[in-house]
Amino acid sequence: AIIGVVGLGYVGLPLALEKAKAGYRVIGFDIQQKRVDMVNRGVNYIGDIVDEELEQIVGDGRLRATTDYSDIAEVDAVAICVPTPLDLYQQPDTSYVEASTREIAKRLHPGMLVVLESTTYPGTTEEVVRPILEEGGLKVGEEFYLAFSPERVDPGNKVYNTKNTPKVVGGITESCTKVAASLYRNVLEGEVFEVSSPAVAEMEKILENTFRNINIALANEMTILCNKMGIDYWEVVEAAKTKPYGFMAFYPGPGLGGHCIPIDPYYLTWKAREYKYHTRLIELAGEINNYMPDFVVERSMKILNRYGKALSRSKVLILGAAYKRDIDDMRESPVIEIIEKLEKYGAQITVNDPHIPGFVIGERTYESQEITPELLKGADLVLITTDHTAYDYQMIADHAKVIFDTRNALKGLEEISADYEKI
Ligand code: SAJ
Repeated sequence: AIIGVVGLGYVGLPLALEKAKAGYRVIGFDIQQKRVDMVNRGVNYIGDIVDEELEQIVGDGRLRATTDYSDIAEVDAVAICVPTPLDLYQQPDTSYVEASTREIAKRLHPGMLVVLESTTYPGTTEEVVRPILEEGGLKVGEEFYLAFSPERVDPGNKVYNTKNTPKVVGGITESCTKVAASLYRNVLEGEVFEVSSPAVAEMEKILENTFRNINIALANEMTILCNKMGIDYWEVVEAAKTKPYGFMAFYPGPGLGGHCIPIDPYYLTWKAREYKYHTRLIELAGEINNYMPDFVVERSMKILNRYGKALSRSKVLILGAAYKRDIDDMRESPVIEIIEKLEKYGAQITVNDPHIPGFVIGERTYESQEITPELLKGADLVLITTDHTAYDYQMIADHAKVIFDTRNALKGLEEISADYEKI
């Protein structure tokens, strides 16, 4: 059988690789020629989620990439793994899903399986994808199969990966569910759970990520209150973790980054309006999480004020630009907003991120500076925004004068000579 994967990003490329490793011939489709060229050269551009077998699999001819969607005519099954971002008005943008579905619909043939993997609002598979595929007259559940199966990739996670993470599958009909589930069982190690419809599968994914979003907001709100009360919330969480059941720790931070957690709940908020329902809890969580960059800037101001300094013309060294530790991804990173705000107040920013050599915000390019004792000493404030394990935290604590730690990154250090505060 020949498998197609549309969208060769952090979801599609690992999935294409797993399907090829399971013995299928795989064709990857992407609109970006440079990604297609890199795959065909066996070059992995996704980081740790794709292992070194890519080069060999491509070399054996079991995986090839193309921008030519007409090759979809050759495939027996195709997974849609394209982005589902929010548009400028915080509304779901399913244009990539629709465009990919149209390309597939042109080549849909009897017996073909189509699975949507992109995280989206409940109803997308039924209301958006299905009608486009049915335009050609083939009957879903009999002449072709359609299902939804959410991707669960946790960038940087060394234990769980595409192959061993359990999968949920929901088809338009029972036969769609069965066909999709059997393909995943051939490819993946993790258990495959069948649910009764695409909407259940779409909704469970949103639940997973909304659960995280809301619990992170709770941690953030608690830390704001604890800061006012002079209580160390990080100690509070450790104490709560002694409860062996019914508690799950989440931690405060400088804000919510990534392409999923800050975004996915808004897919539900948008769809709920169609049912005249207002997802107040989700929106309140969003407000709290979105406030954290401001909270970080306010706390920075207060700390500098203790030294009679204003943010204006103060040298602020920012440690960590990625949205979470040990990855090189800045999508939706709260550090972007923190830098913009600090710059607006006239602070002089230098940045280090061991995984990100440089990045652009607005017109300005930031190069990651090497962390030296001089750089640390020269900063009026050292702001730890991402707790990369690559950092030498003792050295930072020894040479920095003032540290504001938004990740409790210095936990466990015996001696912190710097003036030190946590979020
Ligand atoms: N964060 C906190 N406090 C916490 C946990 C996370 O502030 O206690 C922040 C992180 O620093 C990051 C953001 O929230 O900025 C999102 O973190 P995340 O750990 O949810 O990581 P993502 O978005 O890279 O990946 C998540 C997956 N992560 C985990 O389950 C741990 C999972 O929710 C989804 O499989 C994935 O998004 C997805 O693709 O939907």
